[in-house]
Amino acid sequence: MKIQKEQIVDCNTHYLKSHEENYDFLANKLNNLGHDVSGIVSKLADFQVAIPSWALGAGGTRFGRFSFYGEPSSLEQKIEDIGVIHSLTQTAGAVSLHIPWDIPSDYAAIKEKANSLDIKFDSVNSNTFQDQKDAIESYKYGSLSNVSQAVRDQAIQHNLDVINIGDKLGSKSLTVWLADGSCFPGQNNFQTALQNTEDSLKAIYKRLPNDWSMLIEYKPYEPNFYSTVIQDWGTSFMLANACGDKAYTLVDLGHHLPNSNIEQIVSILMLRGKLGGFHFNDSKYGDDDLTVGSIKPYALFLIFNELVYGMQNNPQNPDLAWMIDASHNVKDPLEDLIQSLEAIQEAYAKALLIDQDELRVAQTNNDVVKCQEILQGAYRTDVRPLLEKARLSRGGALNPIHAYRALDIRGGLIAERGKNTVATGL
Ligand code: PSV
Ligand code: MN
Repeated sequence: MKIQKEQIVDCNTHYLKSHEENYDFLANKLNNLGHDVSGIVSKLADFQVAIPSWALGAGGTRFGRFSFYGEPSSLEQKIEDIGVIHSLTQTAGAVSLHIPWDIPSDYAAIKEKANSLDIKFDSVNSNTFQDQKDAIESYKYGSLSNVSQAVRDQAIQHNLDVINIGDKLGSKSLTVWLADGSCFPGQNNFQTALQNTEDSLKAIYKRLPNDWSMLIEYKPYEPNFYSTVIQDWGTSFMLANACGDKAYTLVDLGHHLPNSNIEQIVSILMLRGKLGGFHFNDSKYGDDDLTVGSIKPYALFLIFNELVYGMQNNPQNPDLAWMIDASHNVKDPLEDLIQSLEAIQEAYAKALLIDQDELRVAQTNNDVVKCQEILQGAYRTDVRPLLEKARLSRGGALNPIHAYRALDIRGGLIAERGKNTVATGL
């Protein structure tokens, strides 16, 4: 299924007048306050977030999974679904593949399909948390950290295979997330597990193409419930430093213990030039993988404040690999992803409204009240007309959810694919 430009133009007619009125009012107000409104709009238009290839079907929990029907059953169809989201939002111009769930069978065809939909191949993700059919060794007791050299070698080789696949598609980074850890005290020797992981990561890093980077994700628990080898940003940072300049930490918003100050983590990593990637989602309790901004939008804004500050002041930090890492249990995955993209853009736009110079002066004067006024003044601004303008400037929909429903995309997908297809992923 491919949305035609004229269909979007049609959907936009209904909203055009009120958009123009709202935009003019807001732009006028912001210009008077000294903001470069068109500069902000073009930053929003340029900001692209990768959609993970595993997030286009129903997620589910260990208690069950409820299909949405019309799910993509091949990589080609997954890319088509991202094409739908991208044509409406103009913000999802990349896909992040999880291997082996999404090994292309025809590289030229997949590249051509992605290219025709203006979608790039972002970071490739390895998977050593599940045993694969016909695998000789098992990851039941860990992969890169395993006590057995044979298991570690198999996991290292898998990561090298993933690099090879990504290289053929134009990806420039490998994301490593390890489920490795232990469920019970005494099960693992912490030091041996960490040392093995470091040695294995170094073996992968040694074979990384020159223009690639390696992104090391951390997570405090799950699926292991007593210890995780790469449990926090400090461990990831330490491993990235041990590997070398092309290794970075990846922050996933759901991978923190409750109330962690994620914005401070982001800030410190950027200061050290070691923040390489970012996974967006939201959570109430653990790694809930909910729609971005659905639970803690103010925290997301504070994180974006640090990201914007880092992008403006930390040239030592590379461009980040942005990705949504959410799971869809009760919403149509495509609608859910559209909502996440909107929340990301909203937080980004609000962070761009923070007057960093004014904030610096208030901080220097220890004017705590003023500091809060500056942050919350930006946060309370309804920036949605700016988002609409950015989408419109690229041919996107003024109201993507409305357009998705008006065009009955899910109905079309069901008609095309049937009810019983199942997307690979978690
Ligand atoms: C693990 O919870 C994670 O955040 C990693 O990024 C995985 O690759 C992804 O979710 C999907 O399993
Ligand atoms: Mn993640």
